[in-house]
Amino acid sequence: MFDALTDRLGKVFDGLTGRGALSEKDVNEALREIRVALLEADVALSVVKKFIDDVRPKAIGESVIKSIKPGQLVVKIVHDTLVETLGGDEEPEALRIDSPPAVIMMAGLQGSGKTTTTGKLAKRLKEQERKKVLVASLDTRRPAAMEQLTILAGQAGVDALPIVQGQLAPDIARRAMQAAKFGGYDVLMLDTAGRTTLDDQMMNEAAEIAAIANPNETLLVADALTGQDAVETAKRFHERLPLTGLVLTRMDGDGRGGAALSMRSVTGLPIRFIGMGEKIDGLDVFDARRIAGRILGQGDIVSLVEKAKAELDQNEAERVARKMAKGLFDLEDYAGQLRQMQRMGGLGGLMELMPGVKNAKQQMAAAGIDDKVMKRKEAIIMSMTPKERKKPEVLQASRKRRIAQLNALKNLGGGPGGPKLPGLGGGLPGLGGGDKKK
Ligand SMILES: Nc1nc2c(ncn2[C@@H]2O[C@H](COP(=O)(O)OP(=O)(O)O)[C@@H](O)[C@H]2O)c(=O)[nH]1
Ligand SMILES: [Mg+2]
Repeated sequence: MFDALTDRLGKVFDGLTGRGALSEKDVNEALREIRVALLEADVALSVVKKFIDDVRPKAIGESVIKSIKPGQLVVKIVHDTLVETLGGDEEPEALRIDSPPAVIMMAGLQGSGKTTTTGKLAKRLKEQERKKVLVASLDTRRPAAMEQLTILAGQAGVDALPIVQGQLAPDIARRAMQAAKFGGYDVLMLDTAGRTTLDDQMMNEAAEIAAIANPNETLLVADALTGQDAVETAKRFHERLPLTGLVLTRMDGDGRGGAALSMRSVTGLPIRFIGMGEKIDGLDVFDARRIAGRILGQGDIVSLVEKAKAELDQNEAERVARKMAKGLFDLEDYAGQLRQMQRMGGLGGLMELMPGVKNAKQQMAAAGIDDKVMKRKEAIIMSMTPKERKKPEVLQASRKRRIAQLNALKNLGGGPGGPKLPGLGGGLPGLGGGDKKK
């Protein structure tokens, strides 16, 4: 998977490395080639468009770090955008299966890998999460399907619901729920029937089962080798079923990778697992960073740039810390810190880097603290002369008033209702509301 795409992107980057500063023309040219590469990999058009639109401003606006070649920066930007497109950098969320018996429903077209994945996931839940798992086949259409699941359950070391010939899928679902409840199971996995193409009858049956079982997780299993068809299928299923996530199978095959890259963006659903082979152990937790790494094959450059950036930030932080210790931290440094925060994605971006701060973020939004506050503070500082920035006490009262007017200083200094940034103080150092330094 991804080989052709990896090759093509590699050629684009080869064309960029080694040159001096990147011009807008260089970037646009590279983006044109990346666009073609993505389209050839069968990535959905809407996703390609968004991808290019995301990369362009970052690549053109990027300030160049001395130790890094511009082409290498573009690799890093493309890498980060790939990670975003695939679902982001965060730890994959755990399945919501805490309230026993939790129900996981598997849906998808026939042959997509539902039954195989049911067995793989059952094994994983048993071995890695110590869950007591019951699997049940609701596939009444294919005679061998139920036996197939029973065999897989044996391999996984979990129980399978006994087969009752002639029972209809909704009734099997009810029986499975009873068995899971009274058998003290943590998780019940429902493997459903599929058709080779989408049809109303199949959708109705799946929706009926979902209504009966009220699943905690409804996973759509899609074959990554079918490219855009897989994406279209996922969209259609999502319209009818309360899907909570995706499993992409046959990621071990040599498809062009378009489905993997488009899925998340088109459906908005997280990819939870990828199927890597026919064996019962061939299931990996989906990791956007790892897949992005596989697509780009430029891991060395990505970590090089990350290191260089971290070092730059580290040096700057140490410099500022030394100045602070000596009591020499001036407005110039303060503006630099504000800029750095904005580079890191602003307050919102910084907050996102910290786990468990969604609430704090909402509270800050409610209190009207946002990046505008930082931008405004920076603008105020930049409207002073360098000398004033170094020594704010030289500011004359009249000049202070002018800066205040120019920049609506009323928002600073922690006046009534004015926002206060934790750790940054309400106002600017040396610029306290009064004219005490006259
Ligand atoms: N190479 C590969 N084959 C897979 C994978 N997942 C399933 N298969 C194979 O795909 C075929 C259909 O799978 P099955 O689970 O019966 O599909 P279902 O009709 O959706 O239940 C079987 O031969 C599986 O061994 C995978 O991740 N990689
Ligand atoms: Mg099946």
